[in-house]
Formats: sequence, structure tokens, C-alpha cells
Amino acid sequence: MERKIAYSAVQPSGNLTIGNYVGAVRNWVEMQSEYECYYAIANLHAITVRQDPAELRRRTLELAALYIACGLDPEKCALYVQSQVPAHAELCWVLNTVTAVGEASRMTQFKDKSQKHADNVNMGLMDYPVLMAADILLYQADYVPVGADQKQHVELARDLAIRFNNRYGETFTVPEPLIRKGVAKIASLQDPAKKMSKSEAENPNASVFLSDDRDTVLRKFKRAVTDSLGAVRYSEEQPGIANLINIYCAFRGCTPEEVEREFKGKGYGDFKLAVGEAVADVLDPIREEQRRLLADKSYLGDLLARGRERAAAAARKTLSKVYRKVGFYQG
Ligand code: ATP
Ligand code: LTN
Repeated sequence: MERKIAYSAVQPSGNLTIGNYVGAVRNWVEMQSEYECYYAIANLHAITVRQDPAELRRRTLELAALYIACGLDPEKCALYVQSQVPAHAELCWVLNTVTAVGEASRMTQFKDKSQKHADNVNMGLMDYPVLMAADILLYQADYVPVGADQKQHVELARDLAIRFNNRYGETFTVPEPLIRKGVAKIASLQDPAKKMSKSEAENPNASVFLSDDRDTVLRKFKRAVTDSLGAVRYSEEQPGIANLINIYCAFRGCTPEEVEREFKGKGYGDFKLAVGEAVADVLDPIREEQRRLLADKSYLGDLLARGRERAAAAARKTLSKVYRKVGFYQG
């Protein structure tokens, strides 16, 4: 039987946080044996907000190394850099013509980012979800493993696939988001109402990065905002503690009930230390492996070149079908 296809990407817009890790990348690793997987470094998306060019280039390689350090196996999945497969930008153009300006301008992330970057509300920012739809549809993906904040974008990709299929005839697989409960939205350690973000952190203690060393991880959890109840209990009234419980569960592989039992009668200090240790135990070997991989740039380069070939072959097939359907002369 043919394997189902999974597609996802992360922007090289900053160091990955533990939110990116448990909300996205770790699920990719789990899927690679069962699905035909394509995972990209979304640098076309990244430049919708201002980036330093040298840093963007450096972060692209760092992210590739990090993906592998987190357990992605380049033999099992196609790992590649988005800008190296031109079909993404080409399909985006076609999809733009079936996207209403109104529906693009209603996207929550567009509205948020327009506010945060009021001096740079560029066309790319508004086109961001259409490019993301192009990413997904090019590979005829069945599933898109992402965090909760990307659900609306995957829904737009579904809408565009259905609309295009209706207008031009069956062309695209209609994708589904795959969103894990509990870890879909890890919150900022300083403000549990906000998502932990890699590029928007208002306070350096808000996000835990995969690159943080053990002492930094422990310090950030020690300073995490908690609540006034004084008990390690999973409840909506204690969003700070609920977030820490989610993190602990994600890193230790246990349930919130087990955590409540384990920390019954203990204070927040003990609990925060335990969460920090659980996270650091997982991050230490990942950081070490990333450092080892980054020392061999030619190995990384070869691997991205192979990923690009595989991705480009699949993408070309879909793009050529699309061009045929819309009536483009293909020689
Ligand atoms: P930025 O802050 O630069 O907008 P980001 O941290 O949101 O970036 P993305 O590259 O936009 O990171 O997202 C990569 C993946 O990680 C997406 O699937 C996204 O849903 C997921 N993700 C991001 N933040 C979290 C979080 N706090 N909890 C769970 N998943 C997350
Ligand atoms: N917008 C996504 C990154 C992304 C993506 C994709 C995710 C770009 N293209 C395709 C899934 C599928 C984000 O996580 N911010």
C-alpha cells in the first residue's frame, strides 16, 4: 500500500524553542517511519519580517543540524531548504489567483504580525499563508503536523485545494492538520497567556531554547511565573502551573494526574527544579549532537542537496499538473 504523505516546515527566524520541539519537530520524528515525509526550512517565509542576511544563512544550516540532532533521519525523509525548490514560489503565484484578498487579510497571524511589525506590513506578510498552502499542496500531503497556532493556515490550504479542484478538476489532495493535545501550545514562561515564541520573546526568560545550556534552562524555569494557589494542580485557574505540567509531561512522558500525585504536598520551587531537569536531560544530548554535525559542513551540504533533489522531483510533478490544468503552454 502507498504510504500517506506528511509535510511540515519551520522558519529559520530564531533559535528553536521547546514549544517548536514538542509542538512540531518531535512529532515529525515519530512520523518518519510510517509516512513519506517532507520537512523544510522555510526561509521564504522567514523574510516576511526583517532578517539579517548573514544570520539567516547561518541559521539555515543550524536548523538543518538541529533537525537531525532531534532525530530526523535524512535517509527516511526529505530534508531541504524551501528557497532551493522554485516550485514553491511558482505554485504560490497560481494559488494567489484563487485566494480572496479578504480571506488573506482575516488571518489571525497576519493581523498579529501587522501590529507587531507596523513599519513593515509588506505583501509577503499577507501572502504568507498562500505560500504555506503552496508548500503543502505541492507534495500532495495528507497530513501536516504543526502546533495549534498554524491550524487556521492549514484550513486555508484545505479551502484553496478544494476551490482549485472544483474550478480546474481534481488536482490536489486535501490536507489535514495533525495537532497534538497538551503540547500544541506551550506558553511563555513569563506570561502564560502568550505562546512561547522563538522570535517575539519580550523577555529573555520567556522562552527556553534548544540551545540553552543546563544552567540557563534551570534558571529560566526557576524564574517561571506561577500562581498564588501554592499547589501543583492542573487547572485552568492556574495557567502558569498548567503550562509547566504540560512541559513536564511532554519531557518525562507522563500524565498530569501522575504529576499531581508525584508533587502532592511539595512546593513550586521543587516542582520548577524538576521541570528544568526533565527538559535539560533531553536538551543536553541534542545540543551536543548539533555541535558535532555543524563541525562537518560538507556532510550537511550533501544531505540538503539530496533532500532538495527528492523534494524538487515531487514538486515538479504537481506543478506541471497545475500548469496543464490552468492552461499554461508547456512547450
Ligand atoms: P516565530 O516566533 O518566529 O513566529 P514560532 O516560534 O511560532 O516562530 P514557527 O516557525 O512559526 O515558530 O513554528 C514552527 C512550528 O512550531 C509550527 O508548527 C508551530 O505551530 C509550532 N510552534 C511554535 N510555537 C509553539 C508553541 N509555543 N507550542 C507548540 N507549538 C509551537
Ligand atoms: N508557517 C509555519 C511554517 C511553515 C509550514 C509550512 C508549516 C511554512 N510552510 C508548511 C507546515 C506546512 C509556521 O510554523 N510558522
